[in-house]
Amino acid sequence: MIKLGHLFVILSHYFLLFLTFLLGSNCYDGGWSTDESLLLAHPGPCTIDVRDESQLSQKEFLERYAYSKPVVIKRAKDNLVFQHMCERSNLIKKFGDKKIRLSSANTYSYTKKDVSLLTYINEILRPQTLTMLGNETFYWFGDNNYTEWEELFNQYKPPPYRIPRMTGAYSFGLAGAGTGVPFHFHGPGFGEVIFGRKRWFMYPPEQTPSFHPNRTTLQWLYEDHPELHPREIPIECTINQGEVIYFPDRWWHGTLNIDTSVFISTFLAY
Ligand SMILES: O=C(O)CCC(=O)C(=O)O
Repeated sequence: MIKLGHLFVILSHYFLLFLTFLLGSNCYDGGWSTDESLLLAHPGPCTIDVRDESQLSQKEFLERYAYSKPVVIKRAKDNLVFQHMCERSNLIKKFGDKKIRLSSANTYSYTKKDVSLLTYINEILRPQTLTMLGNETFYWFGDNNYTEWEELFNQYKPPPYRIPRMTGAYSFGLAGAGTGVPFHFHGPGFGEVIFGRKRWFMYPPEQTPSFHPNRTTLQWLYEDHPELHPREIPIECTINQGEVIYFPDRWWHGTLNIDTSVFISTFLAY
């Protein structure tokens, strides 16, 4: 027999699907909206290939992108349950008391701070100002204990692309409008936006960008980007919710959250 609680979850899921269908998933902010007047970052041009998940096969992903260049993938809407769990009220209700580890938002993320998720949401998560430095900004991204966050991660459906012999590990994040991670690189992976929008800037491994590791991506965008020689301008794209970007091995990338954003990366490693 179906319990009343289960029936409620099923009905609210279908209601959510219906709402998303009516509004289009981009209108639905999950309670994470930011006052427009506080938004200092805006979307830019998209100079990265954009493909639809239904039109990009595993074979083409491997041949064209996996080892050579980034791609933005518009996903099928199959993370609605995960997205529902990431709504502000649901994250607070389920995980508000959990301790999370924040990292300073500078290139090498040296400083860590442990707080409860509720403290982060109520007291630390806020729109970035232009004067705040990256090493003074605390950002929740990664350092997730898999056992503690299993209930959430179990609902996430990662992008359906594989690189032979590599497996994926998740890093979950929540960050304020205008925050971001300055340029850095590591192995390949995917970054998906669940709520909000995120602007990604990228350079190939052989083109080291010029940046100060403690200055924020926002400061770089306002002060350095306009001065770049056309040859130094990175490729970029703004990822909307339900979209994912693939970054190949050792590609430099810097991120900038346009809105308060909820996001998850899948890092691939041997
Ligand atoms: O999503 C972000 O802001 C940071 C993501 C990132 O830098 C990464 O996945 O390596």
